[in-house]
Amino acid sequence: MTRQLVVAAAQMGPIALDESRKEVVTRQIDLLHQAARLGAELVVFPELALTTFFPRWWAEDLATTDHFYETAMPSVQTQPLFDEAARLGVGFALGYAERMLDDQGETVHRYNTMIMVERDGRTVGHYRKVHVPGHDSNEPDRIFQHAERRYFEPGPDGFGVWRAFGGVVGMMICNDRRWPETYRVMALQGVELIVCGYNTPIHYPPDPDQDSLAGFHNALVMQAGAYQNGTWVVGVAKGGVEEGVDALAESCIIGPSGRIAAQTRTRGDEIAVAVADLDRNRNYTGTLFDFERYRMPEHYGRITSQRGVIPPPDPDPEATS
Ligand code: CDT
Repeated sequence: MTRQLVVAAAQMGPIALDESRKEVVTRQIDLLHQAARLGAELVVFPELALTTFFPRWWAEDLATTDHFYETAMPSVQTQPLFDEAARLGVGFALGYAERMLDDQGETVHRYNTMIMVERDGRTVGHYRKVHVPGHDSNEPDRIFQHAERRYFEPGPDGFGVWRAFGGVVGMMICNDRRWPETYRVMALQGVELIVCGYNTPIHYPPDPDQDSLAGFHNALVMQAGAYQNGTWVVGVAKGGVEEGVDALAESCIIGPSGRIAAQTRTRGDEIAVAVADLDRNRNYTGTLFDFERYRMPEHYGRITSQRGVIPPPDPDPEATS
């Protein structure tokens, strides 16, 4: 029996600051219908797919940004998306800003979160972004902020995987895709398909030389992650010019060979669809990347025992003179 899953990248174009949740959810339901007509069983939406990418603005008082976050999922405004997906028998993954409340209604945590929902409407799991990029203080000299580290704590649960959609699936969010550890920790749990939503400004203020490489780096990290771990990867953008900031589109579905199976052509709302044959992963995980046979964890201790770089000591100038 083959395990073929039809998966769709539901790329979104810009979401304006004044666009309501209702308008956004209407766009998402339209994408869901397009994907369903193409036979999709799992539809993947971007990171922070319900609002504009608000970390581009500095807020002195975080409470003034509470309206960007969801305190329940589904919420009243997103319920129609959940209902329509269940009616169509299509599963989905959706990124959103999550604000956790205590019993008194006080905010206790803010996370950059993705929820995955099965075809029957059952929630598979939540993933909270681990690698939170950017800065946590105001940097007014930038033409736009990337203050994710002010708006979100790193997710506390790490990289879990779930049995769903006939296989083992995982989630990652945007900057997570640039770190090989993200994929490997999931691959060590048998992941077969990883979904990822992203918002990637093309201009990178700390090093504008990287701007022309934004698309190359996006494909490079996800294709390498797929190949080196023998997994499918579905990378989905919120692209186009949003509130004056140009964001990368180039959503793609990548097979365990590392090759792109499908990709979007525009920078707006668009579906790209591919048949992910989960049994094809064994061609890689059972051969060149047979972890049990070939990995050498006894030499990987630094990966978890240290965070930054520790170069070898400088040679003693006295000794070499
Ligand atoms: N959303 C997100 O994680 N974006 C980052 C932008 C670069 S870091 C300022 C990314 O890795 O694409």
